[in-house]
Amino acid sequence: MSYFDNVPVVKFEGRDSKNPFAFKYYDPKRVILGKTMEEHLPFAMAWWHNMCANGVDMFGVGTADKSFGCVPGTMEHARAKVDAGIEFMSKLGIKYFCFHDVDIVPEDPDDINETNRRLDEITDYILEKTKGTDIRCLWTTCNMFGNPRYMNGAGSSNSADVFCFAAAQAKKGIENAVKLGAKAYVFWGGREGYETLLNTDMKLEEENIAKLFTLCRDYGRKIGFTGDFYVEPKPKEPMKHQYDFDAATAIGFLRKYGLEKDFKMNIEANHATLAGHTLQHELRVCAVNDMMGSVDANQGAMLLGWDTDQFPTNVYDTTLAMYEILKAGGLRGGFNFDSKCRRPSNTFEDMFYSYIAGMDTLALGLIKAAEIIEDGRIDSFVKERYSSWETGVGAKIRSGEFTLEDCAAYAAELKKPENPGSGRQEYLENIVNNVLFHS
Ligand code: XUL
Ligand code: CO
Repeated sequence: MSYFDNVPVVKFEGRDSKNPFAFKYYDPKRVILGKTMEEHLPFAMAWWHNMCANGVDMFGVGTADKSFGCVPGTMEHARAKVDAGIEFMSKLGIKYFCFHDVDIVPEDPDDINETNRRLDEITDYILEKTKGTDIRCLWTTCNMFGNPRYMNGAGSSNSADVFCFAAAQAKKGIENAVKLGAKAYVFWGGREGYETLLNTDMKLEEENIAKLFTLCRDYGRKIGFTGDFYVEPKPKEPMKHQYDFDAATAIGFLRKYGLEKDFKMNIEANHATLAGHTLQHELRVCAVNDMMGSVDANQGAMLLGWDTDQFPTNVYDTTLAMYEILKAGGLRGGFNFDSKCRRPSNTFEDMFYSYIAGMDTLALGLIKAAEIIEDGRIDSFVKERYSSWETGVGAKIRSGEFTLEDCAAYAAELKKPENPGSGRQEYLENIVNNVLFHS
């Protein structure tokens, strides 16, 4: 059974191609800075958006048919989604997928044992269907925000019983990561936050989230999970405030509880912008803290204050993101398209156009970021800008040789420092444009 007969296998045809089912920039075998594009860009399909989401929103029902010829909510449907997902990834040359537990099977609302049995059945089926292919799981996660039991949070719930259900789901999620050979297990704290502090014990909630992470880390290592645990920061939505506000907050939290060795960040572009940051900023924070894990690739609508999960098409943003990633030596994980087609883009063809757009935009970002690095003007400007720290007083302060009194005595002798020099922002921004639009 095939589902996408009217879409050919998508290949690289170059920038002059007008074929909508061809890559214009993503050329998997092209070598950039010593690695192929497919090595730089381990793309992943997000099961929830691509195989499940049908365009339903707060104002209307779905517009896309994701039944794949089956009755939704059945195991037959779950299997059809595996078949369709693998066909989709194969046609695009996508090697990885990511899922929440309840994306791949319908949850039994009354018995977690039955849900787990279904997970065993479908993960067996995924293994069977991917055998002999190079398609693998990038990361697993659990939906610990949709079911009404999580209305007050999962790890942060006021209810110890609910905490145990979150723990049970995460345990299965980690077991599935091991079973499928995934690189990571993700925690996105969907409802780990608060609506009002008037009813919230923040200290207890944060300690309990750390407890859940610690229990999962210890169990994962015990059963032979060698991958990373990721935290995916997001400042708000669905909660008014979420504890994993941004990368800096999440990293500080992990360090407080001694989890920083086993955990890394999964940075989502639209979550960065919701936190009032750029994706580039979040990636830089990860890079300087040795926390660069994976990316949830998407973009937001800058005039809206919520998570629109659009496919990334802004080359300026992907260029600066890839610049950070290249300079940090690459991602440990990959680029998961946590992106969905717009509600009116409701056909199977749109799913392909969207992925082609996202993959080409990241590929262009990679090409241009490498050009910025090879051009060298920006890097050499930054090096020169901080050169006072390399020798003399700067070097002595950095090495610990200079006390506060030494600094003060030096200043007293100098009487007045020289002008620290222009930041040259516009000059640098023009270099980026020069590289981007070099004809
Ligand atoms: C929600 C979000 C999630 C996580 C996985 O904004 O990004 O889909 O990526 O739970
Ligand atoms: Co995400």
